Amino acid sequence: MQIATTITQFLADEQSGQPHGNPDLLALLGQVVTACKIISNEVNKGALSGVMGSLESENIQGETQKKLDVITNDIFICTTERGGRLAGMASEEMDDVYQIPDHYSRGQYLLVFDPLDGSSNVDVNISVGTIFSVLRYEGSSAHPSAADFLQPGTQQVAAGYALYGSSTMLVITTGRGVNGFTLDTNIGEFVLTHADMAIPTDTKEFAINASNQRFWEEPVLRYVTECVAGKTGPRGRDFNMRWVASMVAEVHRILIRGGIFMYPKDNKDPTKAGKLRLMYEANPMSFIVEQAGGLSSTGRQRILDVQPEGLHQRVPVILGSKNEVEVVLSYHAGQ
Ligand code: AHM
Ligand code: MG
Repeated sequence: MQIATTITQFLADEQSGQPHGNPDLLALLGQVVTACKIISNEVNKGALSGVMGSLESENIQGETQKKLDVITNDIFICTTERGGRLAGMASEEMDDVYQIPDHYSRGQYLLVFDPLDGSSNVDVNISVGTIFSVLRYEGSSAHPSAADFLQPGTQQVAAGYALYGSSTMLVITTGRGVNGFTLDTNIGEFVLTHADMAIPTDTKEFAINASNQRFWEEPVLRYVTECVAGKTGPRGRDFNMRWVASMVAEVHRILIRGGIFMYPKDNKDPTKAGKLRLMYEANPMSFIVEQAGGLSSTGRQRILDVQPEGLHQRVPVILGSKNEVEVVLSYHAGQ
């Protein structure tokens, strides 16, 4: 009889196969998986739950919060804070570090997350996702500070995302490749459906918010102009374009069939280095993309090498199929 491999079993096998297999990491990831299941359930209720729409509040980045941004943030906290494996948490939706309440035991990991990425899509029933990243806590204080979280992406011990799409999927890496699991709602488990995910090296599909074109820098403008020129242009082939406005959905598409995704540096708001957040979005996604054989860069630096300077820091992001990202990087280098 063929029994499906659940994510719990898969991660347990993965950890036990390692010389330093880590039961604490395994337990923490189990709690994260549970949080994603609960969020999936909430998101799937849609308008029936009565929590569509925005709040009066803004997050620290001045963005209007959706009701579900706040609800899913609470779900993530409540599901993981009592598990005894965390020293602290940081989220796109919270101004400061979240301290584990004193009545719970603490652990050696830091959890960083965007509970509902692409939440502008919630009201129109388009895919959204959760992004998470796990770092080691190296400090000794019972109350980690923001500085404890400011580790480059190369230090991540695990990262992943849940995609709440036509099915719910969870894609994860602990630095040993990338594996994808689909939520089987009949048994309430994520089941291995996409083993050893690998991003095709070449692509004819790009994703960028073209309404920002007038703000782009020259290398990105050149790249997109050449793609749009198609067969008769310098690239000699036709390209296709996609923009979901949910990074999780874009990265997932790229993992499945290749592509390049760009939220580049632009001069729309000179105080911001890009739109996407290094800690909550760019680092975890870059870890996954690199583990699947793709590349991820700011245009001028490997994202995983960026030394974070603030919890809510933004970075330009150019990621996806290796050969196509290299074209964009060569245009930056030639500037
Ligand atoms: P969010 O975390 O507030 O949802 O913002 C991040 C999202 C990404 O998922 C997506 O790539 C981007 O913002 C879309 O931006 P735009 O509104 O410019 O299309
Ligand atoms: Mg986000």
